[in-house]
Amino acid sequence: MSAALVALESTVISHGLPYPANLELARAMEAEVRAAGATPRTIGILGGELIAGLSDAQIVHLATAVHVRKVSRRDLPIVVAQRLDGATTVATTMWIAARHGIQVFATGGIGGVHRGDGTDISADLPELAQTPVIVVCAGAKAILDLPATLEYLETYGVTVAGSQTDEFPAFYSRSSGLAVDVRCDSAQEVAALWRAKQALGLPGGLLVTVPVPAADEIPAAEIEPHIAQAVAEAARRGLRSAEVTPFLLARLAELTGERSLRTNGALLRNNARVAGEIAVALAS
Ligand code: PSU
Ligand code: MN
Repeated sequence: MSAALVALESTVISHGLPYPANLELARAMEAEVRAAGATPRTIGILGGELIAGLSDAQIVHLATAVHVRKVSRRDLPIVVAQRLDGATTVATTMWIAARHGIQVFATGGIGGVHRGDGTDISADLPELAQTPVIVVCAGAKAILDLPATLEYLETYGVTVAGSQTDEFPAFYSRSSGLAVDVRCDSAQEVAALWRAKQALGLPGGLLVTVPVPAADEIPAAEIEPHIAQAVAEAARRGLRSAEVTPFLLARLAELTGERSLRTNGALLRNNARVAGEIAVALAS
């Protein structure tokens, strides 16, 4: 029996949510992982050091400091060479987790192919194709082009599972109208998929999507006009590269008020619990 570990990312803390909701959520996710019987390892970069298992004081720093770089794969050598503080995205959290023997990772939503600019493809997607970690998320936000995101995952051989659902969830909303590749009704079923993938010698990760709890959902029709507005504003400002996602997230929080933050918090906690259960199933 190996240790049941769950990685957690830090870009959602530094760039995805406003203070103090970010700090409350970072702590609540760790608590959910522990309640499921597993051990949380929040991942980030401090002074150029890659850390898998930030202390509470280090999490407070990443939740409050202003000059924390959003670190995707291409930024890793820069923050290490320059000894900078960095918040890890899904891509870099996976990469660091895998190097620390952590097989399960809980986040909110993955990056994907952006709407409008189909050349803006998150580094999260190629990471899923090459790094062996189970990523538990609520799908991807409808700020992205969800059909194109799923096409990419199919092309690069990433299996997309639905936790107690047949549909790919759309973050704030439980359904997207798009099918997942396989439904898993228990953590044991996810563990069986993972073991089969390892036994086949297939590289890369597994995406486990979990719909936001029904009580906290924002229906697609309600959130869609706000998303369309935020995407149009990002295009008007000519935002590029790593700026786009944090801008869209912050703008959506403004446009929907407390509601989107509540939904975001609920799905993050829920995903941490599901990831904890999967880690426990894998360790036994
Ligand atoms: N989606 C969210 N919240 C987030 C992110 C995505 O709902 O905080 C973060 C994750 O860290 C993800 C990153 O890996 O944004 C993707 O950024 P980009 O689109 O620039 O690859
Ligand atoms: Mn991008």
